[in-house]
Amino acid sequence: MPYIKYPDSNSFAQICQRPSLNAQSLDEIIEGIFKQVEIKSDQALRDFTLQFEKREIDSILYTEEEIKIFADQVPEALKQAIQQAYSNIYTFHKSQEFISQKTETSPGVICWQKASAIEKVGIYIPGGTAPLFSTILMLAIPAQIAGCREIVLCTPAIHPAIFYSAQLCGITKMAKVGGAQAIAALALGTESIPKVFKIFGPGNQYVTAAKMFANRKGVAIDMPAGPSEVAVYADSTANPAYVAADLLSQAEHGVDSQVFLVALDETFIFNVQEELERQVNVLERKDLAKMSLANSKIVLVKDRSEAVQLLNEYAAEHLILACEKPEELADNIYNAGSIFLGNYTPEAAGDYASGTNHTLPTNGFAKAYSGVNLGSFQKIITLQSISQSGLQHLGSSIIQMAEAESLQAHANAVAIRIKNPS
Ligand code: HSO
Ligand code: ZN
Repeated sequence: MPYIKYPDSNSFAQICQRPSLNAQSLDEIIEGIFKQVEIKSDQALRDFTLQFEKREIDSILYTEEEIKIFADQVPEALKQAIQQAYSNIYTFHKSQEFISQKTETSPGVICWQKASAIEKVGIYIPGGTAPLFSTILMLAIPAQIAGCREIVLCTPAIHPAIFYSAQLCGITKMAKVGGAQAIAALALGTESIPKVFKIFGPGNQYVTAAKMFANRKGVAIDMPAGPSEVAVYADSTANPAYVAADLLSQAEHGVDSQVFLVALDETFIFNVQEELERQVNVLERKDLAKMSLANSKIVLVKDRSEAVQLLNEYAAEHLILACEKPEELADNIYNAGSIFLGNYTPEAAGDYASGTNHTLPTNGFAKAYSGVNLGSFQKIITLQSISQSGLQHLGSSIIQMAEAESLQAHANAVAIRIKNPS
């Protein structure tokens, strides 16, 4: 892993740059796929699935019976594990419920907000080497709590735990399609797949480009997606073997994952490097992990406050604080997707089962975006109610402002009520 020693703080922004993604424009391909799905509906999904994945599909949706048959194949111990994760994720997201509060902003003028579920949402789960059934929990549980009427899952993955998780989380429709064509189907609607208002979930560059394309057509998306990443801050109280294990847990996601270690002590860094070498070689996904480590960085800084400055600039998707008084340090972090405090809080806990959501902003987007939470599945609607005397009290200000904006009809809508109370 590239090692940077005592960098000048002027170079922090450059150190924090992620490996550049080949920003090849896929727009033409994506537009073509959307067009076909628009014209040929379900048949386009069959054709693309055969063309891109060499998979023949007849019906687009799984039947309840098919889902049950697959789900039943999950071993009991894994079912129990998924149930425990379900329960924690449910509890934490339920605690995020919006509390409506009426506020009298001035006498007789009452304003409040209410949360309202997005009626139809789509969840995409990629195929590939890791069947990310945990992502179904992370997306469908808050959708379920929010009260989304339709939760449509599209996935080319066929793993019993995918079906078990779908069953557990109240997925209303499960489609066998993947890739950009699945996103097009969710965005446009087909004979079998309902058009949704917001699309969630990870995917490859085609899926990401399709989500961005759908977004330009007016469908909301969870967030701009990039490769997954973790930053670890470690002081002398950290355990090098734990830190190496955390770095590898992120590195094994894919060749483009990035891990970022910020430490105060050079001997500690050497110990982590030794551990990395020892631990990586026994991983099944060692080739992926090694490639992503090569894109990663270790930075030696002079003190804790410099570390904070660097970590805020990096704005990690996941940030592990393996240090003394981690809560105090966390108070000073203002850019991160999710923070893991202390030596016994690995990122893997949040990835699966502690309760927090693992769909988080990557690539520095944590400077402006939050991770998925209950609110991601809701809209907030504002309400107001003004009494006659309330309008009398506020009216002249509204009239003044409307007239100053040269919007006379606005002023009249108030003046008519003040002059002619009914
Ligand atoms: N670390 C990934 C989530 C995940 N890990 C799913 C394991 N399964 C992105 O936050
Ligand atoms: Zn992970």
